[in-house]
Amino acid sequence: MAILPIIVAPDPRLKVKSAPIDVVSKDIIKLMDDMLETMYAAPGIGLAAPQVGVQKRVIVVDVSMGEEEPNPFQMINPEIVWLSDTLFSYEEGCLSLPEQFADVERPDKAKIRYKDKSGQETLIDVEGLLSVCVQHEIDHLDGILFVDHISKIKKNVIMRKLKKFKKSSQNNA
Ligand code: GNR
Ligand code: NI
Repeated sequence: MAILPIIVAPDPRLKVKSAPIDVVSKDIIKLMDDMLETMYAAPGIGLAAPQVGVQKRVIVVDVSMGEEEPNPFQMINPEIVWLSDTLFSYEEGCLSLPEQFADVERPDKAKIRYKDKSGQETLIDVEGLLSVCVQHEIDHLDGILFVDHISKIKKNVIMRKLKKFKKSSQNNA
């Protein structure tokens, strides 16, 4: 297993639409395991392959808290097949937008179809934080960041801060 470097916005690699996976190869399984390790190390509650420079439709998620048993999901080709009309607002962050947060409204509940590591098609119902996180990760696969869901003014403030952050981290490297 390995911890992979996470790409920080603004970066054109975060705006690409990722390609579906047709064969669940050993390389894909290794990628998913490395992504889970990278996510736990960060720490984060989700990670999408494009954040580690791989433009393929793979996400990992674990929203279990503190003392709880870990509950990792590793999803291949995740698809939203249903969204609720009711909305849920949550203060989102992103490992590719370090130290930036904003309230985002999304559908509260969803049904997600995906292929698991063994190649098995799976359908799950998600709600609350798990729903937020899975929708946030699927957005990454389509080149969308949480700042694309907020006002232009708030997005500009965050993007300006990130440009400064990237400059200073280059200078300090
Ligand atoms: O670690 C993360 N926390 C988070 C908090 C609120 C809404 C979404 C997330 S996902 C984020 C990790 C990440 O950037 N995944 O793409
Ligand atoms: Ni993110």
